[in-house]
Amino acid sequence: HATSEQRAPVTVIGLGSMGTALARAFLRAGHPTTVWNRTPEKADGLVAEGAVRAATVAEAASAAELIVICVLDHRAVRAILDAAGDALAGRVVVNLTSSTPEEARQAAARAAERGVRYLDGAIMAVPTMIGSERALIFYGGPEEVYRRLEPTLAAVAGAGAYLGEDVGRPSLFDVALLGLMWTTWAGFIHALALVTGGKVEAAEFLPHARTWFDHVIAPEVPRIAEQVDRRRHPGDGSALAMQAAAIDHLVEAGRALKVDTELPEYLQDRARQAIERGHADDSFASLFEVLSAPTD
Ligand code: FVH
Repeated sequence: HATSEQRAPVTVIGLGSMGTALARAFLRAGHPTTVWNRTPEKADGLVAEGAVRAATVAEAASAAELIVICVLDHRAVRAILDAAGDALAGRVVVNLTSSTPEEARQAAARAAERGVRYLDGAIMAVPTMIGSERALIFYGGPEEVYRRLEPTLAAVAGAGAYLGEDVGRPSLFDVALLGLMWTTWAGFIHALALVTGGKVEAAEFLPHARTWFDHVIAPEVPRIAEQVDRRRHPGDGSALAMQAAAIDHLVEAGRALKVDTELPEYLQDRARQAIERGHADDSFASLFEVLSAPTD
């Protein structure tokens, strides 16, 4: 490792599970690291590892050009930016707190009012992954700022992905990927409710689910993306009308097994809407036309 004085000093504000992991990774990569947390005691472990505990946000801000903020939510970020006052002027804030695209833009505007350059980031990793090649963080904001900080930010996430000048993009990708994750898990859990309702162990169903993921579900994803970009969803032998009939079976089987049927009923309703809009012979991807432009 390069010695500490060769590595850029970093300030980390927010020492929850994630903030602590970030500060630890900077320390271990040889960056002189200053930390601040609303509850000071949370810095004890990091101080023992060589971090400097700042008494105030302003003191923490003045210790480095790069200030990484990772706290619970946008409200906390606003409180910290206000507490910092002018101490952030001329420095760079990289905000890794989860937020909405709109909140990210508000934080960037607030920072700009104070002469602070701002990158927004979305951490697509859990604390234990921080500092490894597997940790992915999306960044958005001025490219020259990002490129200059890239080597330092590599200390916390080997896979940094710059999404462009729009500071709202990292959280847009974050919520979209989280939505994909939660709905996929929910679909699998619903499938398990059905099979266990039919007295089948999840473990027995699992290999068939894995095969179905690998051979049918996953390979369709690039085709759906291409159809969405072309705004054309040819049915190719799996027309939506045929699939809508099969969705009815999913609902009826669920009712017979007395499991929750709101998820399949949602699919039934959106497929019906797409068919009403003329997509009966189109693919399942034509649901995009309903989800991206719902009727009031
Ligand atoms: N942990 C995870 O797996 C996920 C992975 C993806 C990204 N998220 C986001 O990271 C942000 C921080 O999450 P966290 O897990 O570190 O959260 P906590 O452990 O609950 O720590 C919360 C910290 O926020 C501080 N805080 C809360 N409110 C305020 C405030 N008004 N002013 C100043 N600081 C505040 C809190 O301070 P304290 O309670 O210790 O005094 C903690 O430092 C989050 O956006 C995740 O969505 C993590």
